[in-house]
Amino acid sequence: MLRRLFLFSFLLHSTLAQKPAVPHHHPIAPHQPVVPNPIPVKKWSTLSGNEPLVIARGGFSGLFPEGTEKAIELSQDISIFLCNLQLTNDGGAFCVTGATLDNSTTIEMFDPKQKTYNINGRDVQGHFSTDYSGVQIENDVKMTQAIFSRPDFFDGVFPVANVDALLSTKTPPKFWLNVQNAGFYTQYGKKAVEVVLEILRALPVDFVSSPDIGFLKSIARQPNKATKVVFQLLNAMDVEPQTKQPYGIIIKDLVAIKSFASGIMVPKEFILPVKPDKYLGLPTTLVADAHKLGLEVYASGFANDLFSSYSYNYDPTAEYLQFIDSRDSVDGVVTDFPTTASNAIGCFAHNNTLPKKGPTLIISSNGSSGVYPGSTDLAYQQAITDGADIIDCSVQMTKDGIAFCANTIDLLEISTALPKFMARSSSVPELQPKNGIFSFDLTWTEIQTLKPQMVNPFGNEFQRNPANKNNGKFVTLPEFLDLAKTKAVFGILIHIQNAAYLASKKGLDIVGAVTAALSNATFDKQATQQVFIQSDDSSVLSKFKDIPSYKRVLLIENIIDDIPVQTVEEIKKYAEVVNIPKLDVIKGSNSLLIGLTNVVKELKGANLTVFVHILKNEYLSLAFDFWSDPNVEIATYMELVDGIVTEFPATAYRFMKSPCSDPNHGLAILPAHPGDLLTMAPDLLKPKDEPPRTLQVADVVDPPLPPVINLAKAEPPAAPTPPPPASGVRAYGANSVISLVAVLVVEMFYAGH
Ligand SMILES: *[C@@H]1O[C@H](CO)[C@@H](O)[C@H](O)[C@H]1NC(C)=O
Ligand SMILES: *[C@@H]1O[C@H](CO)[C@@H](O)[C@H](O)[C@H]1NC(C)=O
Ligand SMILES: *[C@@H]1O[C@H](CO)[C@@H](O)[C@H](O)[C@H]1NC(C)=O
Ligand SMILES: *[C@@H]1O[C@H](CO)[C@@H](O)[C@H](O)[C@H]1NC(C)=O
Ligand SMILES: CC(=O)N[C@H]1CO[C@H](CO)[C@@H](O)[C@@H]1O
Repeated sequence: MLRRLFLFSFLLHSTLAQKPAVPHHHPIAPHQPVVPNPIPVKKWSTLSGNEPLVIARGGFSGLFPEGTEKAIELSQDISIFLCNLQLTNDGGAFCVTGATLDNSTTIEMFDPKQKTYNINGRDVQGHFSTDYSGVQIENDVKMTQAIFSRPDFFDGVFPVANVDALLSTKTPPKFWLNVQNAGFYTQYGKKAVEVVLEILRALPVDFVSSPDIGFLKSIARQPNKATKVVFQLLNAMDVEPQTKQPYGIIIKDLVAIKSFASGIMVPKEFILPVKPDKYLGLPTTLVADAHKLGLEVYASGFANDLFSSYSYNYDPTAEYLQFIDSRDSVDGVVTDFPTTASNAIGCFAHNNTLPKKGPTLIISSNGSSGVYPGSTDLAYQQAITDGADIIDCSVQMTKDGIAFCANTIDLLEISTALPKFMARSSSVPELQPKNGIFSFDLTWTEIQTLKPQMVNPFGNEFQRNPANKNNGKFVTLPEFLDLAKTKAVFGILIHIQNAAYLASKKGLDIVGAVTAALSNATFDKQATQQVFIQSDDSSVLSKFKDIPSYKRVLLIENIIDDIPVQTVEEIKKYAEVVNIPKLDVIKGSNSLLIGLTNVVKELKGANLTVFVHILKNEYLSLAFDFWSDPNVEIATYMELVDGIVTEFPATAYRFMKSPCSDPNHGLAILPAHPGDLLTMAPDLLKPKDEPPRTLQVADVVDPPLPPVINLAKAEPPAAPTPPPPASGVRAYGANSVISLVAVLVVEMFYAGH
């Protein structure tokens, strides 16, 4: 039933609509007249001088189960399909990664009995393809996702990819046959060499590879010039079946490898080692050495949702660029996410000197808080280097009235305050439900003794730049303004929270402090650098209405689908800009995008500028529709809103500099189509019809700011009058954004990859 849906074309976004990046799709006929080429030919340091190839393990296996129709369809134009071969007892050839069928098929449901075989000296338990016939695999077994962080709702739907069927279609994919465990098949089932030679004779196979030297030598003796023979090296400690040597030793003799192979496929760490602290070490000379001998090098093990090194700041494109945009480029990358790899090659490599395109503003979130502890000198300098248009300061007040920048009023999570100032910890239910060490209980001198601390929103399993977790220092608001002036950033965003509480309970005038600091730094008398004043409190914004050059930003945290016109009219009294959460722009559920809300249309219809917050690199923050690729999320929001608030400005800046950020460019990274993936998901994941959540006028309007009390006079506290209720702008909280991924995070901990 579900399969019928797959007949309709879907997921037309992103690279599907692009020109293929695989160079040999455009053969140059020698007799054609030479026409001047307007696009300068890029120089690649691959062995051939052509673009590196993208090799997709099982197609787009990051999204759809390996080898399935959709996985192939989404990757066919931009990559070579890599089939990890398994053979049946009657010589049937299927694509399933691993020694058994267990990790990524439903075999257990078809046959509950497991067996144990010795594979290359190791006993392996499970279900082996050699115990079944091709017809059984074809009819009774379906594919599943082997990796738990990937969508499981396609599990048990698609059949196992059959090599003959795949290559006999009218438009077969470019094909790479990787023969795993050749010795095992020969021992227990079918002679792998014979089956493979038969396939090579009958079908168009571009590459054949194997980790077994004996097997490769038998293949290489056969004269088939069309197929390249590649030696796959496994992990350094694994033992090669013929020589009984570990691959880490074999790799040292490239001359010997050259005698039976035209290329090598190696774990990417053979080229860029990752140190025990998970930062990158120095690159090896493997690529250069191999190229000198005429050997091609293919790097394997790439996946957007597989952590490899802190050096990449959770940006998968940054990793590919290390392998292709360097002095010695690999000749291809083997990946589960071919679109990200293809875009790295076609859109980002050799392209980092182009200017930023498009009017969308990049606004930092507590500086580059994905890279350095938030709101520190280092986070701000990084944001400027990373290409942020607007740097932001969330202003907090010290006990002695100094305005400084910090993510939150509570210093507990964002600094090392806990051991030192435990005694100052207190409960302030007006500010937050849990205890905190609040900035207004410490003097500036005391705060300067603290080290800032990196916040890891996805837990300790997904640490950000841990080598810098306590580096940098907090800055005062005047110091922040001074940095913005010196570095001539396009603009600044000053975020003001808790003004009413600070005035009425702590005698601290945060609005006054901001006004004075801006004025003292002459931001009120200039038009060159744009000043944004942001608050969730309409009364705070009203205080800045007399300085016309300041743009006022209403921060909305509610998750809503709709803003009635009365609310929009009310907002226009206080603000020129509205900053809304991602889910207010595109509704989401179960890590799937449902569709656009009306919110952006309603706000823009009233000439309000719209910002969206907060974009992050980690794939856990991305809906499946973005393909675990932050570029696709940026492409999607960039088209809809005027500014994006991000903890990783470098990723957004690189995107906006790329020619592919222009949707009309031949090669474009196009926005996701919310709802496309959902149409394929089973009904239980489909959202129920619920009444739209709307933002009411009362959610926006706040009571006037109370006067700043004078604590020094030490008046006996008046009979406690409950403070007037504030607008519900923060009422629902941002928790629902996290809940979208919380399930995933938990699953990830157990996925063990
Ligand atoms: C199944 O997957 C796990 C985790 O990725 C891996 O360690 C194991 O070797 C795989 N098993 C087989 C038989 O391929
Ligand atoms: C700074 O960090 C805090 C806490 O994570 C967050 O609530 C706030 O939105 C961030 N500021 C900006 C401008 O993104
Ligand atoms: C005002 O600005 C000057 C330099 O521009 C600076 O030295 C001084 O500390 C500032 N004062 C305040 C109150 O911000
Ligand atoms: C929006 O601005 C345009 C041009 O400045 C103006 O013509 C239009 O009337 C405005 N629309 C609204 C709803 O304010
Ligand atoms: C300056 C530069 O190298 N630009 C390149 C950016 O990428 C595009 C598309 O791949 C090339 O055509 C440009 O030459």
